[in-house]
Amino acid sequence: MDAKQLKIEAARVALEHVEDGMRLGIGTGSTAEEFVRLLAVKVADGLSIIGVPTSERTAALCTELGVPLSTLEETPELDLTIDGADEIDPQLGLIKGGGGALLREKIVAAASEKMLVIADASKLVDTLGKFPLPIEVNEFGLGATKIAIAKVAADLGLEGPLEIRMTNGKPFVTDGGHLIIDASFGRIPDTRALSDALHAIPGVVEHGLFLGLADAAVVAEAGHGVRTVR
Ligand code: ABF
Repeated sequence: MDAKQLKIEAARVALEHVEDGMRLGIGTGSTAEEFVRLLAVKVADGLSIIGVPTSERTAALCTELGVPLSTLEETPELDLTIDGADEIDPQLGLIKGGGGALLREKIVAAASEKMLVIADASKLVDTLGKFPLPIEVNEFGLGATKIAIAKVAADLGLEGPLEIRMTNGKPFVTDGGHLIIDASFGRIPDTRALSDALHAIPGVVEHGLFLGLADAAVVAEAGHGVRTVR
């Protein structure tokens, strides 16, 4: 099974958790895209759900495929969010944001009764941090914010390059109009301490550590099928 088939398998199993009448948070990324494609088939067959997308990209795909959409303003309480991740630790702590949608992903996940992560087994890690931590920052005061991030990280024994995410030679701008700093700290032993320290920095809008939000992860692994990690 190649990478795409693993994503489809994880999405297929996650879809089994979707019930008629559900209010769904719908994630961003290539695995979430496979979920949307499978969901659209079920909707065409009569499944009645309403979706709240976590990015403009996901909203466009849902609209193209006929998945009915709402907004968190109209539908502020969701039953289930299904989304991808960049890393998943044994406590279901996540690093997310590789796709640049972490703020809306976290807002949608926090508005959901349950969150199901879909991924291939390559995302499973013992300790978060090999994947650079995306940190969504306000452009105003960027220099001061970078210094503050480096300081709180150093206080926790973490250090590494803080890179402004670029695209087409310009800083990447999120759906919310912010920038992303990718922080290559390496392994992060105390994710809660780092999360709290980053939240205390005024220029930090949000970060990609998702702690205590995921209820389970549906993980597809070549030669081992699909398993649910709780
Ligand atoms: C999104 O899924 C992002 O938070 C994360 O970076 C991405 C993972 O993408 P993929 O499923 O393509 O590996 O939710």
